Amino acid sequence: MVSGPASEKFAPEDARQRADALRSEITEHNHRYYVLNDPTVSDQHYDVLLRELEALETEYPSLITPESPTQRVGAKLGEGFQSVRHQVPMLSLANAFNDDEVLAWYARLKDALDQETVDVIAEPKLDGLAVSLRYIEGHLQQGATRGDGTEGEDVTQNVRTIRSIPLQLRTHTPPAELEVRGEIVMTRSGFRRLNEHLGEAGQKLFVNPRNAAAGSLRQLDPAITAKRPLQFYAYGAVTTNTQLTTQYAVYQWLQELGFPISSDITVAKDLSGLLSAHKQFLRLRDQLDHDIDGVVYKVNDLSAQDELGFVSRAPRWALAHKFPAQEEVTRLLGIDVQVGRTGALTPVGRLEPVFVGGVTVTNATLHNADEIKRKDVRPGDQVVVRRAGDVIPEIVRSINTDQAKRSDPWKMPTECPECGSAVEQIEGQAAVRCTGGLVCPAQRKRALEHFVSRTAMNIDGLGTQVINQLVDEGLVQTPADLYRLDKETLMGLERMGDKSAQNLIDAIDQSRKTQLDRLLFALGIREVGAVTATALASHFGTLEAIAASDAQTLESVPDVGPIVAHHIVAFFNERHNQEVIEDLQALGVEYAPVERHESGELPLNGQTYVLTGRLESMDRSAAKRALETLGAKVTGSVSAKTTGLISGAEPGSKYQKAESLKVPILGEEALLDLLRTHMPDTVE
Ligand code: 5U1
Repeated sequence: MVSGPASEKFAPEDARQRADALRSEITEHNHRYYVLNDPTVSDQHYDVLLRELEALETEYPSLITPESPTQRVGAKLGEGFQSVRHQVPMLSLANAFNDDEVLAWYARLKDALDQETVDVIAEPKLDGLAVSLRYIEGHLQQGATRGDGTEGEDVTQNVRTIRSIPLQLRTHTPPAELEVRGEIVMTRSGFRRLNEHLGEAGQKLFVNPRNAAAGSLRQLDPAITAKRPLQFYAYGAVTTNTQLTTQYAVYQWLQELGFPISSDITVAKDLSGLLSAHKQFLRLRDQLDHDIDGVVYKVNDLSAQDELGFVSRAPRWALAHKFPAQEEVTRLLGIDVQVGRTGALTPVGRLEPVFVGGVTVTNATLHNADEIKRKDVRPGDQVVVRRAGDVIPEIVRSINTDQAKRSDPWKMPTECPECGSAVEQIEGQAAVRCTGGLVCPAQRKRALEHFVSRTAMNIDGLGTQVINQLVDEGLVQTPADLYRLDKETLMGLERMGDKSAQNLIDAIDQSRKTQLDRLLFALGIREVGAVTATALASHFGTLEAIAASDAQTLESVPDVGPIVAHHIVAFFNERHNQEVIEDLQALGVEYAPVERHESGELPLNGQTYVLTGRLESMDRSAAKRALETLGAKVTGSVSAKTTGLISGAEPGSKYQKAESLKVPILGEEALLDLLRTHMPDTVE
């Protein structure tokens, strides 16, 4: 580890060598972090290296190269962006909005190529903005927006700030010229954080991640772009490389050169393969951290692409199969107020039913009173409803035109609509909370819903209706009361027959044997989500150890900051919560302790897994958490260092990658064996 001012340590020639070594190392870590999604060093270690390089370059400015990782952020642009003429036009894509249109396109391909079947790539259609990156002798020379396809804007200074874009190609034999095309997107989580930030600063918010990505790339100050959570994914190249014969090979080559490409790209062999890829991406859509609005199909064989050519400005060999629209207009019938698990009051818009994003939507969140005021949304208005990545639809804006006919601005109630308790403002937040605590039946119901949910205790058959009845009839006060229920009591509930009651009793009984992270998450401690619960479980191993820890000890766990630590300590200090935990344990709720080696190491420490395809016995996030609880790392892409690829049904391109890198491929049974071995009693 190096510390201290660079000048004290290095003579000029040594400084040059050290700067070169640091640049290579930092560039490699960047690539692992931003492209492979598989970092091998901590953020702190990375910062130490970067600071050392900065210090050396400050001391010896002649050592600075344009590709240095310290040089991503350049000076402000004086005036607007220059126009750039694309050497090869940036094409657009023909669209298909249903399966029949895909069928017709595929039939045309077979006809034109005179083939029985045509291999076609299926990849996600990212909802961002298209850019072209020009590399001369391996160095990034220009970045340009698509513009009208013929002429775009020079955004070189801004694309340089995007860490997943290599400033220099990762090869010793770069092509003389290469133009890489792809999409710049903003992550959904980054978009939410950015809007929160802009909102706090009283600035205008972005409507969606695509607009935010476009707005961020068109900043005159690259330092602002550098702070925005932008990602680049390559989807094409203008190249004279004649060794490439398929689109798939182009992607592999681009990846070797240092560009991220979408994961889960597949090669379909026939029409049904294409349509099932579309279904799979539609299912995946909500789990991704960036918006996709369809699937792009491309003929895999490059000579067949040439043969097919273009019609107007779109290639005949490619097609965008769009997903159902995610924004629609409807009428806001009224605004109801829901009380959440922690008492937060959330205004929810009641809508005239509207089909959006593939489902009929009747309710949409309005977040809080400030948001309603800011958007000036009033009952009776025509509103734009968006159902994007998150499953909860939201009201984006009002498009009311006739001010005179509008209702009065909406106001948040001053009493809890469920229990009549006073409502208080949550410190430092826009939200307000019911002060009723567990006296408030709404809070009790939501806490129980959370407790039984799939990621928590996973009790099937305890839906909202049943919970509402159990609470309203005074049969259940705390989660522990669920374990006191008997079949006869359940059969007394509305629409609960003999069989359903028995199934529910069995499901409750089965949930008695659980995992520590599930139990911890189920308790509903504020700010402790599933990921934090997993981190706490694998760090401490027992509930008692977590309950006995002080804030400082808790903060040594990754993901736990002072606020989370404070909530955990406060939760376990509360007598009522201690009683519920004792009660649960007395009623037979137990978790299998995670095995540890004598050294304190977890059984899968040092191992890295990647998940692909659909698992039958659990969803991928549950598998990820279980592996992480056992100390393994779970990453998004396969590399030579991956311990194993866990592959469910309909795996994506990670499967071929694992095969080519000779990474062991494990089926679902092998995963279950692994979990049974190290977490007995938690897997059936
Ligand atoms: N994923 C992806 N998006 N997209 C957009 N691939 C892709 N290809 C495109 C466009 C405009 O064009 C090529 C087919 C030329």
